[in-house]
Amino acid sequence: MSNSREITRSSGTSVEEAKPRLKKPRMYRVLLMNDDYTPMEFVVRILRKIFRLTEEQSVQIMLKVHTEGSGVCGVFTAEIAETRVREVLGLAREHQHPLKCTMEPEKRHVI
Ligand code: TYC
Repeated sequence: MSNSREITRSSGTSVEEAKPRLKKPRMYRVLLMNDDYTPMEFVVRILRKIFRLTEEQSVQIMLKVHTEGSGVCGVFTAEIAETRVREVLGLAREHQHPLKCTMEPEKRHVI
C-alpha cells in the first residue's frame, strides 16, 4: 500500500512516520461557583486535592469565588476537565455540600 507517510528503510522494513500534530487541542476552563453553604475550608481542600494547588493559591481562588461568584481553578484538555468536574461534584455530594463546578471552552486566540 502506498501512503505518503510510509517510509521504507534500507533494511526493507516499512515504518510509518508519526502523523504531524497541526492543531492544538481545544482547552476548557474549570470553574467553581459560589454558594452560601459550602464551608470555605472544604473549598480550599478541594482545590488542593483535586487541582493540586498550594494552600495560598487555593485560598486566593476560594476568596475570589466567594466575593465574585465564580472563579477558574485551571485550564485543561476536555477529558481532564471533565474528570476534574466529576471529582469535585462527587466529593461535594459525598459531604452533602451544594458546591457547583462546571467547565467552559477557553476562547481560541489567533496566532
Ligand atoms: N460562600 C461560602 C461561605 O461563605 C464559601 C464558598 C466559596 C462556597 C467558594 C463555594 O465555590 C465556593 N461559606
